[in-house]
Amino acid sequence: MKKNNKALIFGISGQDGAYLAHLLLKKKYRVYGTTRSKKKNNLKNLNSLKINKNVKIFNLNNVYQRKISMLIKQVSPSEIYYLAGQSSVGASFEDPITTYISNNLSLFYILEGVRNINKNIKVYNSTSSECFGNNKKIYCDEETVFNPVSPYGRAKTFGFWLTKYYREMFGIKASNGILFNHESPLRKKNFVTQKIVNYARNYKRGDKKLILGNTNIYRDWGWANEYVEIIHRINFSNKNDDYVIGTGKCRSLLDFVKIVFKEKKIPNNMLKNSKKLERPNEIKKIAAKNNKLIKSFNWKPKYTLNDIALKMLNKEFF
Ligand code: GDR
Repeated sequence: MKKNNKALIFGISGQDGAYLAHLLLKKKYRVYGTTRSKKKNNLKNLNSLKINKNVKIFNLNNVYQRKISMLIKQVSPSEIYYLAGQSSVGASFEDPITTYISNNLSLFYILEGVRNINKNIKVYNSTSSECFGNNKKIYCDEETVFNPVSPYGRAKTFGFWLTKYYREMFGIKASNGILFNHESPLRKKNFVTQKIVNYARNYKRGDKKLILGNTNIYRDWGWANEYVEIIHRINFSNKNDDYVIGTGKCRSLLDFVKIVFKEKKIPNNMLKNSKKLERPNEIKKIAAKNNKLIKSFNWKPKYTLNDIALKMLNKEFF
């Protein structure tokens, strides 16, 4: 690894941004990142991983093209990672416009900036399994047709095609990771795994029930820190392409609840489902067919749903 590698992470304060920054610092990168607000609360993931003083952070709440170009020129990174944007699928039904803009506008400016400033800068974009939507297939790969059912999925689909277009049309070294659900103690509490874990960690007899939406959905659940490792390998390599990132295992949300409840000795009848928390539209069952990733990078995710639940309960970051 070269000594002077510099990474610019858009969305450094999120779960994946913080883990990626931690990994790159370990690899002796100089790490720069953007966030919407430098307020203490917004940087708490970086604080949790004890790296807040080791990264240089830029405020980016008002995005325009010149600002992004200036940033790319100022930092002059070898790699750019685009992990920013409104990432809650549920919230995207309430605010589709913010979801669309926050996931795509900066990405567009970055790709255009790299095209004009230095085509050797590698660009990675995180997109989502939400792009697949309900397409009758459970196991999805890079060839599976996109049929998004949420505004978030539609926004991420745009970013996917944009990134691919810049690679194919302009020769930018750009890659897409199509990420399935990936969890950790850095998850915000509005995401379902953290909501369940928070309930269980604070549970006392006599408490009210845990209220969830549909627990009969099936997802491919991974461990976030493992995902940023492969994200870095993709972007660092010369195999710039599109890759599905997931474990290949499909488990229900109810399975996750049961693991957590069993560990904390919470009776199963403390779970209540409410139609009010169900989404207007929802993927029922989906998982990754990750052959391309395995073949290209010999990648084997280690952690199971059980491990993830226990690590989140114990607040083990790594
Ligand atoms: P998701 O994550 O929408 O898959 O997006 P989330 O944790 O919000 O939901 C997972 C599944 O659980 C169901 N669910 C609930 N979800 C929440 N948040 N709260 C509840 O009370 C609840 N009850 C049931 C949801 O309907 C859903 O099916 C995550 C994000 O990280 C995205 O950014 C990423 O792209 C995708 O994963 C892959």
